Amino acid sequence: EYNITRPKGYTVSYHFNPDMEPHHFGLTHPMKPFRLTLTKSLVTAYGMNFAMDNYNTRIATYQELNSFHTSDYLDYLHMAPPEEMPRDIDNPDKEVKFNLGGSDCPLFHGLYDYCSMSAGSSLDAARKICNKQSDIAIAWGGGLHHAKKSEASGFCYINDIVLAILQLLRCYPRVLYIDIDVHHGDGVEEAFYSTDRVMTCSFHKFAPDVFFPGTGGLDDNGPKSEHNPGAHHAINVPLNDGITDEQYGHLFQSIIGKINEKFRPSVIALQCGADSLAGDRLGRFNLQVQGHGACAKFCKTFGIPMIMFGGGGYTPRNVARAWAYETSVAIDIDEKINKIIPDHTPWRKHFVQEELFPSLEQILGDPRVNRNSQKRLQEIIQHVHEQLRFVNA
Ligand code: ZL4
Ligand code: CA
Ligand code: ZN
Repeated sequence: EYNITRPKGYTVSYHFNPDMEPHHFGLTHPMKPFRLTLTKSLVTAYGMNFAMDNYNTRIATYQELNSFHTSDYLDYLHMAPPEEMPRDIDNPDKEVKFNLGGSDCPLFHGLYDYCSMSAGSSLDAARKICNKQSDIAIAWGGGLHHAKKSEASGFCYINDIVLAILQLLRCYPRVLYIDIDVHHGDGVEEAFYSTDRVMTCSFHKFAPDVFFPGTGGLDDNGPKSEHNPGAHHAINVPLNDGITDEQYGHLFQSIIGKINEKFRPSVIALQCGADSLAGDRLGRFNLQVQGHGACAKFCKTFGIPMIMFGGGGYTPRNVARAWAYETSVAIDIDEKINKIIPDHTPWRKHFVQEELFPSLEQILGDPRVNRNSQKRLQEIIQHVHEQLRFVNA
């Protein structure tokens, strides 16, 4: 037992609902809700809970979900019988309503509750940012970026990110949405396509017809009409297999740095999908925990409020490692260590980030072949910088 003096200055909050874990999409489905419990355990095992506010979150109400999703979709989501579960596998010809009940978005027991819990965590996080009770709010149970207003897509049923951003827009003029999941953040991009109050920027593997969802090309930058305020406010960074920490870090800093300069966001919503890590069951990149976490570190340097969402991540032990590391980035263990742990404690040195999170190169398995040339990455940066010439906040 040591004395914990919480540092003044800024507050980190962790929003978690333990009742998400018992839900499952099916034995062999890649999405494993227990990764959230695994993450929370790692976070508390390191004592990080002492350096932040911890909330067990409530479920989102129907009305809250209805601020983006349509009633006919929500009603079906609420009523759809789980018995009809693997419908399209057994009866590939049978109609699938709202894209519900296929193998990507199965109807499982407690689905509606599970969705309301995920959205509830993200909404609670957004509200803490709105009332200035938190500077960085963490909601690993959210980040479900593919859901559309009346359609499920890619393991996502309710778009908690859109709901949270709508909440932020009540209190802040401009929201920057950044998405480092290996998949394109299509649902969030689409929801805010026609507004200049939200800029979306997704980094993803791009290979139409081969890799889900197939959207998010370099030239997809918002409505093409100059009279539409959303023009130039969708930024896409299409990538190939095997990108490394070094390349990703360079891209991220030059693109997000420029966006920060031109768009001058008042708040950041960062989707931290962990399927961009090396060794992910569905992903294709070679990011290490350090390279993934460096994105959160860089965003933090802007000194504006931030929500960090979860998202994809299909090798659960690596998801927990990455999100625990990013939690430590949010609370800034290195800076606060003197205040959290007195220097005479024998295990103090283990609470330094480098000690807590050794490089995982060996753990994450053989790297994938890197198919991103320096030349192509420079072209991408060039294109994005040209888009941003049209943006002046
Ligand atoms: C699975 O093993 O590319 C679902 C999905 C279920 C269990 C047994 C059923 C076997 C991989 C994926 C049949 C599976 C057929 N089970 C899946 C076009 C597709 C049609 C569905 O990280 N088949 C669809 C969605 C992507 C497609 C990725 C990422 C979410 C996020 C945020 C969503 N859908 C082809 C695939 C399995 C499964 C194994 C799977 N599905 C891999 N990629 C997809 O961005 C949370
Ligand atoms: Ca992405
Ligand atoms: Zn993903």
